[in-house]
Amino acid sequence: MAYEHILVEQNEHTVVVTMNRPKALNALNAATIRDLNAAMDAIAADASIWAVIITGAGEKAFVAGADITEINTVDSALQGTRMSESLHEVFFKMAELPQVVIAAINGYALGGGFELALACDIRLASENAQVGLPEVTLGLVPGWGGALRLERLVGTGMAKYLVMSGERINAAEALRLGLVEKVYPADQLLAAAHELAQKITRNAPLATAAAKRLINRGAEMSLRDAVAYETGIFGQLCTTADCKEGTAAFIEKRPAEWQGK
Ligand code: CO8
Repeated sequence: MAYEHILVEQNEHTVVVTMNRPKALNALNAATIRDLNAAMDAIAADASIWAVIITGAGEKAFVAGADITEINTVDSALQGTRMSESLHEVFFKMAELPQVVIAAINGYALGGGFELALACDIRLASENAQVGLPEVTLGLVPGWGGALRLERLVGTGMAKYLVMSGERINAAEALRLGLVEKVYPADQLLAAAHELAQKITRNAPLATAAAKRLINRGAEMSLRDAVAYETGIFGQLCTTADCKEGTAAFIEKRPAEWQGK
């Protein structure tokens, strides 16, 4: 499939989606969002893809936000609402994918760009990365779930601090706050993302997909409801061929061979 503003490259079982509007620091305009939406549909339908990495073209930015020139042309609340909805749909698709989605934040991840990273399962960053939600400096609030996902990640106080100040923070501080999981020198970031993708996809595929679902859905439930959900998933996994294989492989001291069944 041909895309206008993203590059999609598959290497064995990992797909790298590169946000590719470097002249605008990969800012998300409507056409880019359409591309990303179509790419997620294609990934969801392709069993040969086991992991997804999202990164930005060029050395400066992951994604510098929503395209501010497009926001400036919005002239009705309905149009603004539709813009906001457009990426929510894509983010929920990413959450429903059985594959892990890793953000490789290779520079600025601001506003909608940080919201994209927050909608990924795991965030890795380069040492020169800077993240933040500067929407209030433009007369807006984060419109793609950023404040809400941030609150779930770092708590109410820090979410309010970051969203209401619009402060940009560097990779070391982002790591300290738990906004990114690991930081690497810029030239090692993509290799590290591939390595993590391989580490995850060496595990039983039904189990890793179930773990993602459990954590995503569980985060929206009370602990009591979440553990009830967990016991159901755990019980189902106990009956899979992969569980029989994984436990037998441990007992027989050999590597497991997964069937995804
Ligand atoms: N939108 C459009 N163009 C952009 C954006 C953007 N978000 N960011 C950068 N660009 C363009 C610049 O205008 C510039 O274009 P040109 O060369 O034609 O002048 C080019 O990219 C390079 O940028 P700079 O010259 O500004 O590069 P600097 O290195 O000086 O600065 C920064 C880099 C600090 C990243 C700076 O570009 C910047 O502050 N960008 C904007 C960051 C921002 O405020 N992002 C939040 C946007 S709002 C948002 O994301 C809302 C999300 C929710 C939306 C929900 C519904 C729409």
